[in-house]
Parts: sequence; C-alpha cells; structure tokens
Amino acid sequence: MESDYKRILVTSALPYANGPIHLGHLAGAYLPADIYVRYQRLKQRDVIYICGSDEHGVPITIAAEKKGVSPQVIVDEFHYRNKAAFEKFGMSFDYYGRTSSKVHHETSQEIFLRLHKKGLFNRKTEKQLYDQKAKMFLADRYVKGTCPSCSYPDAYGDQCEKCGTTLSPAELINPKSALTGEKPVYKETEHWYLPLGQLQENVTKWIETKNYWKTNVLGQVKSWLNDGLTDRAVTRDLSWGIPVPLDHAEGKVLYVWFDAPIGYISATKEWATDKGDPDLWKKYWQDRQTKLVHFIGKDNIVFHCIMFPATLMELGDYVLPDNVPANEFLNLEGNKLSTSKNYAVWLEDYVQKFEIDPLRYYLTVNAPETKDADFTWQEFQQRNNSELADILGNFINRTLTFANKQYNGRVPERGVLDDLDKDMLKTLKEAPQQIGAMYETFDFRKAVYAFMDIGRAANKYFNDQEPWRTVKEDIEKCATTINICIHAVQTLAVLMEPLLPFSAEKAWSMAGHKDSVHAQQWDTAGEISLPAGHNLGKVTILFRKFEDSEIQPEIDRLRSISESLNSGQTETKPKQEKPKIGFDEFAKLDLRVARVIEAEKVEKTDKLLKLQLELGTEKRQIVAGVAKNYQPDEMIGKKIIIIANLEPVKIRGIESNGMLLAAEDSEGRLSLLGPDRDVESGAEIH
Ligand code: B3M
Ligand code: ZN
Repeated sequence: MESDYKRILVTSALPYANGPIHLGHLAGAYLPADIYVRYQRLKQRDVIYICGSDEHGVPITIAAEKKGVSPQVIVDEFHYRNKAAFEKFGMSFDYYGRTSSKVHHETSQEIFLRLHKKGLFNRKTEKQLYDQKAKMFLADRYVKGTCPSCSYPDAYGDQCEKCGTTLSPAELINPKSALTGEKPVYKETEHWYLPLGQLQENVTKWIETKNYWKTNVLGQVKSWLNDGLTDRAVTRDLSWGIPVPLDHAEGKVLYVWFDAPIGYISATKEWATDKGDPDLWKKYWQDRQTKLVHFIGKDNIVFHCIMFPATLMELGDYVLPDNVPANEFLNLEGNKLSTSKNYAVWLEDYVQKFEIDPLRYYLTVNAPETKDADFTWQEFQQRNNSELADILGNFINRTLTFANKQYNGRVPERGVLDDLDKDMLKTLKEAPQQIGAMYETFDFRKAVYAFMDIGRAANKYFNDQEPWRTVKEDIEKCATTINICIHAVQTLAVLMEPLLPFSAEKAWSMAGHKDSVHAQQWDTAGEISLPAGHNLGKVTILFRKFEDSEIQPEIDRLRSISESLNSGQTETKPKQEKPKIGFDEFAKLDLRVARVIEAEKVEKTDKLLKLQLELGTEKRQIVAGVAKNYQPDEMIGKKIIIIANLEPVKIRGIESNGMLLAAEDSEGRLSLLGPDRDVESGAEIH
C-alpha cells in the first residue's frame, strides 16, 4: 500500500433490499472485497469494511406493489435475510447498515442542504409521464412498453431486459403504466438537478490522475466524459424515499442514486457510534490519509466514478475514491442471470447443500474481472474435486496423516537440507510477498492461481522426496521432509484465509494451533517457526468431493428454466464482450492440427467425448464437449485443430490435455474446425 495512506476504507455496493442475494452479486462486488479486506487485516493494517442495504428506489416499491405490502415490509425482510446470507458466506463486514435508518436520512438531507445552500442545484420544470388512475408520476421502472431496438413488448422505461439497450420512458413504443396498465400522460413537475455538465472539468481532472484503474472501468468513464456529462435529477416524485428537506417539495424524495452512496458515510457513522466514538467516522471519510476503495459491478460505474465523487468534490471535505475495481457480470450456464425469471443460483439455497469455500474458490478462479464470466455447475464440481480436494486437501491430509503415523502427531526434527528442501523453503518464504502484491492490485484470479501453485509445489516436493521410502532408508531425511511439509501446511493455512476462511481455520488448528488463523501475520506466513515436538491437531478432510448426484439436479433445474424461457423465444446468448488483445498474447497460443485416432463417450454425461489424438509422433488425450453433435465413430480419422499448450485439467476425473476448436451456431450446434486441405497431424497453425 502506498506509504501516504494510514488506513483503508472499503465499501461494497449496497444491494437493493428487494430480493435475495445470488452468485452474480457475490462475484461482482462482494467476494473480491472480502478477500481484499481479509488480506489487509492479516497485513495488520487499519482497515474497515462497510456495506448495507439500499432500501429506497423504484425496485423496492415495485416489489412492494407486487406483494401488496408496504415498502418497509419488503426492506425489513430482505435486509435481515441478506445480512444473514452474507454472514454464512463469510463476508466480514465491520458494519452492515441500511438506508432507511434515521442516521442515513439525516446525513442525506444534511448533504443535500449543504449543496443546495451553495447554490449547486439547478431547478427545472419538466414534463414527465403521469398515471392519472394511480395519481402518480411514473419513474422509469414504472413504465413498460415495446423496446424500439428489439420490439420486446415488456421493456422497462430504463432498460430492455431482453437486448440490454438503455432506454428512457419517452423512447418506449406504446408506453403504459406498470402500475395500472393505463396509457400515461405528460404532466409538468419540478426537480433539482446536479449540474454534472458544469462539474465535468473537475471530474475529468480527477479521473486523469487514475491511470492505474482497471481498463474496463476507465473505458466506461471516459466514454461518459467524451459524450459530455449532462444534468442529473437528484429528486423524484415518489412516496417512498428520503423527503426533500425544502419547502414546496411535498411528495418529492431524493433520487435513490443520490442517497445510496451517502449510505456508505452514514453506515460508517453508525459503526463509529457502536464503537463508542461517534466522531471516529471522520478519520475515515474526512482525512486525506484514508485510501477509499469501492467494490461494485460494472452497472454502477458511472455513479461511483462520476456522480458520487462529483458530489463529494462539491462538499470539499470528504476523501475521494482511490480505486473502484469494478467487476464485469457473471453469466450462468451460458445464459444471462435473470432474477425476475428465477434463472439464478440463490445464496440461501446454495448454503443448504454445499460448503462455502468451494464456491468462494470457484467464483475467484473464474472471476469476471475484465470480461463477463460463465458459471457452470460442472466446472464448479471439477474445480472443487480436482483442485481443492486433489491438490490442496490431499497435500495437507497426507502430510499430517504421515506425521501422526510416523512421529506420533508431532513435528519431527529438521536435519541437513538438500537442494529440494531449500527450494521448498524458499517458495514458502517468498509466497506471502508474491501473492500479496497481486491482492494489492486487485488481481484476485492471478492470486488464487499463484496460491494453488504453492499447493502443487508442495505436492511435488512430497512426491520427489519420497518420505514413504526414506522412512525406511534415511530417517533423518524423512524427518526433514515432513518437518518442511508441516510448515507448508501452516503457510497454506494463512495464505488461504482471505479466500477460504473456513478451511483456513481448520487447517490452522490441524497444524496444532489453538489461536485463530484470522489473527495471524501475512508477512511471516512463510517462516519456519514450529519447534520439533510441536503437537499437531486432529486431522479431518478439508474438502469433500461433490458427486454427480448432487450436481446434476442443479444443472437440470437451470436447464428447465432456460428451456421454458426459450420456448417460443430464442434467448439471445449474451455476446461475450472480449477485450482487444495484442499479437503477443495471441502468439502464446500453440495451435496444432491433430488427428483423432480413438473416440468414446464419457459415462454419465451426454456432452463429453474422450478423444485420443495424434500430433505427429506425439499422442495425447483430450475431453471435448461435442457429444451432442458428434458420434464417437464419426470422429475417427478427423483432422481437427486444438490449443496444445493449455494447462492440463481433469474433467469428470479424466485428464484433458488441450482443447479443440469448434464454431457454435445460434441454435447451439457445434461444427468442428479443421484444415481444408490434407495437412499432416502436428502441423503448427499460424
Ligand atoms: N443498490 C445495487 C445495484 O445497482 C445498488 C447499489 C448502490 S451502491 C451505493 O445493483
Ligand atoms: Zn430490446
């Protein structure tokens, strides 16, 4: 962390309290933040993590109308449900507030009045859509109509859920009130506007100091700035929200995106009061030596990088975000998540069936950090079984089981070190700094791969040193090997804490510690600290394997929802936005021609074929998801194209060493790619 910061203030986007938490939330704004905060705590830094429920806005009132209850009933239900679900997921907030709180109302009104008094807002009278039957102005989510881009008949006034086009109510064809179905009329109404156009210069100057931000964030911010910022209303005609604290403003409330980010400040105030020092919040929000980091999803970038900072600049006595590492979106089995159509994996359901850490692991390994990512239950199972269980869990288990059997559950004496011992000790010693540097730059995917490589290196060290042999032939060497392996277990326990907090605590106690792994020091995690004779703890299985019988029902559930959504409508697969790459990145791919010499179906799945390939003189095996379009016998002799230098993975327990290339049409049918003239197998592709 840069030396000029004394403390870190971390926030995650406040989830609307109108529904439960799903995996898309976790992958976007929550899990990366929790990993970052846990790491900073282990670095012994002064860090607080603030979040809470966003309880205003039209999503809440629409949910209330749907259920025929008041908005307060909706937010009370989901504030507590979401808070509880986050806790089960290991989210380590220091405070989880809510924007319907008195402190938040007061804080928002005070900030609004400060800005109003300095004459910042423009007051404008505009024509807005009005429902004469409901006697209510219609905010964008209250208007539905036909999308002008894709003719979807049920588009909302702010966005078409089908094609994703951003809309305004005036653009909808045949607009009607989502409340009564009436055709709305235009009626004049007065609102207060944040003059972002006037503030553009300051915002641009500030953004220009952020060249270290993620490219996906800077890209979106710069396109907003290039289009020119326009005034944004900070008030709305709604009955639910924070009343505008001015005369002649009856029936008007603060726009939810004006008050919600202020929720970070009010929640910090409530946190400070709980700590017994009501002014403590100022140390975090009004002291330049605070590093403020907002974790959000990409749909919240403009509010956190332009609108809220512009407001804080005008106040003048608040810190501005040091970074906003926004993530892209998580798709589900190749389709976009849809909470309204229940095409989602809900955290409350997940925790009933599976352990938490495997989900934290897979959502980080597969994080949508620079582009949308796709969650598949099959890969979730494969990552848990062949990485967490087979690499990490297996190493810890066999080390401690060996120590229990051969050394009565104590750490044996370390003797003379050979080169392999020295290399392993060096790997452990350097690991905290190597992985820590990735966390500092929010490279969580990279960090989790680096972490798992430590597990791979430890397994390889165990195999190379052959303690099962040396225990008979060279007991000093065996003792040294097991001593170092137990230290590797201890190092891995601390390094896994940010990512796998539940397993970390277990591994830490298996290494014989009575205190908590959460209180350890990151920097010294790779040190050799255990005295010979140190008692180890009870050994348990850290990661159980997930059976097909647990996974298949999850796949079937989503498939039946997506088939019912597609029936009659071709669900447009989300266009995977792929970022531009340089030639050097493409050149890293080793593309080869391969000839299929054997092919067979993989049991218990209708998607996979196991293929034996010939690449010149080399033979190799891959597993390919082409079984729905190709029979095994029609594969024999085919010349295909594969990526030959992919890391080998295990799919359904079968090693796959490479990936074939196939085109997928709009019906999801696959067509294999291959050379159009006869080329010998093994030929390179340029
Ligand atoms: N309530 C969540 C969303 O747009 C929104 C975030 C507020 S953060 C201050 O999904
Ligand atoms: Zn559309």
